[in-house]
Amino acid sequence: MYENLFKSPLHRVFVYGTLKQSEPNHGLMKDTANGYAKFLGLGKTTVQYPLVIATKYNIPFLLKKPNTGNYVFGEIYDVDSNMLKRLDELEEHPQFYERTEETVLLASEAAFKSEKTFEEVSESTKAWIYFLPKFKSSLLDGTMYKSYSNNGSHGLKYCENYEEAASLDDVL
Ligand code: PCA
Repeated sequence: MYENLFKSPLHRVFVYGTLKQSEPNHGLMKDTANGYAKFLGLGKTTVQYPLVIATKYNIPFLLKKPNTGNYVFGEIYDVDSNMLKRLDELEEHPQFYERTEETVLLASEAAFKSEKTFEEVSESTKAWIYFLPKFKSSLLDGTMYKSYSNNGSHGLKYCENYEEAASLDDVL
């Protein structure tokens, strides 16, 4: 295990959608057969982006349109190269989502529960985020969320296993 970590450097990832704890694709990160993933804490973007739920499969997307939408909350993990490869496969990077490295804020869960603001208890770090780089402008017409939950009051349930079936036509 540690031997593998030396061979395989860690990559920091900010997840905002179905990969988060209690969300439909989180099992993938917990499966050690896919590699290593360590939860570091809660994350928040330092730039506003539109977080939308789109296509008939109700897939969450962070649209690559800075200064639009919200500072978005997610979770930050350190993953090894095997896990990153697995995540890239799921998100179909770079054909569908595109992973780019961004500056984000990282706070421990405990610190977040204190009275202080996220900014007060967090530190700045760089992490990979899966964005939708190109999209049709109608995706900007719907609700822009601050954080994603499949069980949110929006009622838009994610259709598992359909990510691969989601055609680019739905969003481009
Ligand atoms: N999975 C990735 C991108 C969107 C999604 O559903 C994530 O959770 O960050």
